[in-house]
Amino acid sequence: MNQVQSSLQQLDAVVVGVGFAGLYQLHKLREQGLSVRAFEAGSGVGGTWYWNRYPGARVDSQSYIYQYWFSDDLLKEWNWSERFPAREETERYLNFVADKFDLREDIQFNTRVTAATYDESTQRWTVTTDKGESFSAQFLVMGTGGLSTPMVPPFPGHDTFKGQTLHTAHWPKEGVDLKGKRVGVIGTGATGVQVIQTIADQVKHLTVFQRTANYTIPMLNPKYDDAMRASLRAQYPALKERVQNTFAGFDYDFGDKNFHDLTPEERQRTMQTLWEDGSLNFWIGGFKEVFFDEAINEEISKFVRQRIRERIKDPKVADKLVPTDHGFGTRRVPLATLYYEAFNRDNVLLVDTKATPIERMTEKGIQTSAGEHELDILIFATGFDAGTGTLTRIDIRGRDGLLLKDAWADGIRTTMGLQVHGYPNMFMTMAPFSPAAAFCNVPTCLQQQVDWITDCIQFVRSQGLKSIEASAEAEAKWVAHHDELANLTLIPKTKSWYMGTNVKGKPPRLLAYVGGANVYRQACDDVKARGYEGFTTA
Ligand code: NA7
Repeated sequence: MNQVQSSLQQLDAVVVGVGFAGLYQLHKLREQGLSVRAFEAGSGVGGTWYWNRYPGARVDSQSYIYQYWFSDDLLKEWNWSERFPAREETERYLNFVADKFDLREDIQFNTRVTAATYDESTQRWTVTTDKGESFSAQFLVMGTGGLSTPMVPPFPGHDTFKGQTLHTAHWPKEGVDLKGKRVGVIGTGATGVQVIQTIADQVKHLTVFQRTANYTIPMLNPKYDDAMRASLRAQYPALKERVQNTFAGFDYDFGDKNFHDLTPEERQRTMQTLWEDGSLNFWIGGFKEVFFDEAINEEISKFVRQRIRERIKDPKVADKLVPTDHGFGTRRVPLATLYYEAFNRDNVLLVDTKATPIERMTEKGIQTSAGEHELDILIFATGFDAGTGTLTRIDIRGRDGLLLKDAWADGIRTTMGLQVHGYPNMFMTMAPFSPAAAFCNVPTCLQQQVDWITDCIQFVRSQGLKSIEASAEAEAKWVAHHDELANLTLIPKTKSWYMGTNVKGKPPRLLAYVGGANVYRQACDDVKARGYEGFTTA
């Protein structure tokens, strides 16, 4: 150990971020007897469910699979109140977990990790925070989330606006009084949909600035009573097993349904049944061809367009809200409750920013090519620099001082989304080229990744090794495999955060591995079973 490092506080591992992944990672590593410290920029646990405090924020996965499986006591003690819980309940759950397992004592809140540098001579990381502190750790786990760097479009005149601006991911803890206000929302992704349907009847006037219309599926969200909870609890062991063996980590899956094998009537009937489930089942439990076959995708898209159109009173508004420029499911499909009904209200105006682009922000609101919209509050539901955004904003330097941002400048590369060659002992969760990056019920994939990382760290320690690193060859192989699968799908044909096209200058690349969470898990397990094949140790 060099002099500088020996003067630092010594840890076995640092975990960055305490959302779903970070909390579990902290627990697992402590369980293995490691000294661990977790750093969190927020003042509380929860990650996504801590930051995104906007009205209407809610989970699109069923509560009974959007949870941890590692503790029977936890599964017994925690009672979900409904099928798709609101943000507040999910945040409460994560706080309950933090308390139950005494995790807070090893979490340093209100602290952002600004840099992490690998020292080849000691094979350790030096982790620096915005509080000016540095720590030395053998292992570094980035639980920084895939959707944690919010994006605000650089509209000219931003600073001239006299009203209040808010990004959904930086919503004030004390809340915002929208009553009697003229509110604008920019963005109609999963976030925009939830905000719009929630605030439409609270505000004086709502102007929705839509650039791309989205497909949505109606959410069926029954409340749970004790009998329902008991029935679900009895299924937990099977569900735990099930979610690990499906394409997207949900309890439903594509199965053997083959669109071509069905008559037109059978297709309609099957689609209707899936539709009535009121979940993402229609998308990732329906027909897998939706991702591969343009004609089938079009038929499914037509079904959804029709369902959307039926709910909108004004056919001219419907023309704008019904997506026609991309196929169903090639970008994230949000669940919605009263989204279209919001546009049937007299106090809600839809502005199509493709037809009349936003030119600038003014003192009073937003100027489009067709005129000015006066607003008291402007909400940016404009998304995130997904996958790479947060990791590249931290000064992460691996072997030879190579900045991760520079390592990815010629194209993202990861080994199964878990490591990057040149960054020994650094692990990532929800990073590019794993299903967790987008195509997964997030807790399923995060728990699988954390378990894998924990086993890997345990392997290194038990063998008396100092480091483990993905080899360049294994990485190139994984990247090629990822790209090959990505290009078989229709997803790269559609612009979205899945492809990184929402960020100016980001080369289009599908962020999530689309081989399936089940296939991915098997691939990770195989690597482990073969003594971490493709990884070099020292
Ligand atoms: P998304 O899905 O990236 O949506 C962002 C929205 O903001 C989308 O409708 C964008 O239109 C719109 N946007 C972004 N920039 C602009 C500008 N400059 N002008 C007009 N409209 C703009 O982010 P979300 O927060 O909704 O969801 C992210 C994920 O979080 C979600 O998928 C869930 O997995 C959880 P565009 O579509 O680019 O034309």
